Amino acid sequence: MKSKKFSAVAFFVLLAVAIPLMIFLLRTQKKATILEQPRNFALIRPGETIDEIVRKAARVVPTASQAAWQEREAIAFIHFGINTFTNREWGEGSENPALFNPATFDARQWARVIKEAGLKMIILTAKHHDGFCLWPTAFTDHSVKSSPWRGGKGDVVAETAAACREFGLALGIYLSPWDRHEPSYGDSPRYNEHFRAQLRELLTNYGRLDEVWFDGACGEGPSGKRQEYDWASYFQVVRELQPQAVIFGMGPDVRWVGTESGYGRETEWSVVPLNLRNLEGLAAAPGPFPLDGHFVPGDLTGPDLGSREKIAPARTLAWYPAETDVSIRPGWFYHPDQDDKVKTPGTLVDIYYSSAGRNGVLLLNIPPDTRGLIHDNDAAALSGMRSILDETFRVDLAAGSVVRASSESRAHPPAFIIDGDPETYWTAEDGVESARIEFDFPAAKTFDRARLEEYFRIGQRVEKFSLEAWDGQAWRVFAQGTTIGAKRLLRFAPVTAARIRLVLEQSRTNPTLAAFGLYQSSKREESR
Ligand code: FUL
Repeated sequence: MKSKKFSAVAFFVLLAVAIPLMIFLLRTQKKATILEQPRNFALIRPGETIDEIVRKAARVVPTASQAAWQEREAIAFIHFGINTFTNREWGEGSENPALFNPATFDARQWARVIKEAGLKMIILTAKHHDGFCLWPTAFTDHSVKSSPWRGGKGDVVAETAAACREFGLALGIYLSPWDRHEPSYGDSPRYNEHFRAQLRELLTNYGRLDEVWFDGACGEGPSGKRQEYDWASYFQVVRELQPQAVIFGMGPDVRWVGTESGYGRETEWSVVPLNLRNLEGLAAAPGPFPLDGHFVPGDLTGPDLGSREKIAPARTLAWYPAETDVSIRPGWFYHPDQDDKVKTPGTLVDIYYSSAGRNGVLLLNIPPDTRGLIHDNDAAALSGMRSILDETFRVDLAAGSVVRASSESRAHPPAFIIDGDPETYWTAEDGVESARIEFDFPAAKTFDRARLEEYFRIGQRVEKFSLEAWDGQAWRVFAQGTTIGAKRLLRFAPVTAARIRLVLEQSRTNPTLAAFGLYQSSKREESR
């Protein structure tokens, strides 16, 4: 009897201790998962060590839109407008809209040429600095509706959007903040209102948009008009109407690589320090677009943005990947005297390796002519580029090899690297920051190109790697690199081997690899 009573008491005492303990544990676990939820930014506390900062950087991830944008890898820019007809790069804003009259305008031709080139999106200059609008906006008469084209009933944005839909291309919009025509420009609140109104029109009337391009250029000079752009309010319009779109340039989703050459950095980090304001607010209520209200456009054009040295003193890190823009011609707009200055297929291929192949997205400008068509020379160069790339990347010589890794996490074996599925990936065990992955081929193969892809959706990690071939006696290095990111393409002198290995020398946390390929380049690549 006594022992029964004792066990009942013990049982209740146990419950009294266990229940609060369980609640406490559950709560802390929930808190921990909230804190550890992967985000596209990280805050650094004073006193954090470089190791802690590096690990934090490795855990910063892209948003779903940033990841989708990155996967497009190469996209098209279309500079078309009043400048096409005045043969200028920057219009004054006083041009007569009657000049805009593309006789055989055909956005379907643009989309066809761009699709066949393998580019995945068109970003159209709906309004360049001269203020002339390619759509019949309700907020100014300085637009296609005052032109003779299609009797003033035309809409370039609508026809481009329809062509993109038909050809399976995404669509983006360039809307120049700097406006040399609009009288309210310089009267900051009024112009901000005007700009938001135009943005609303574009983001409401033309279906889905995947990128909004905010150019930072302004040529007003010290005695010109001064306009304070209300960036945060522009971002709000985009988030409200097209939440899947990334905001480029003056926005927080995609950064300008820093040159207009088409050549990105050899070492390109998607996670970089960002100068943000009101950090307390950011820590408290991140929301779905955490950086919007805190973002301050800044200069991110230096040679090194994301190395350990650069992130060590940072207070905030953000996923802010590079877009690498370049024109197929010397100018952004069409000029007849540049018809013979179109980049050759070989140069375009070189640019592709140096942009999309360096963890950036290539934004290649193709300016339609006064007929409203992509010129034959540009179309020929694009199709030349495509056929060289197809010829090079058609046969992956690493497919079918036997893959072994010096370390692997149970759910992510090395076979996932060559399964052709970008969603599966290999990763080393937790805590392992360098690893070797060996590829054995059934017979010797000759190759001079390599493709590496990290599983960047969970962060960018690899800092240094090399590729080595077994020559029968020793491993010989034939290529080396630093960052990989979404895609790293390497070119090297031809190697013949039956065994090669990838040595991941240094990584910010356990490295991942989603894809690896080896190729033999098309002979036509040399025709630069
Ligand atoms: C620059 C502009 O000033 C050029 O005209 C062009 O649009 C280029 C892509 O961006 O900032």
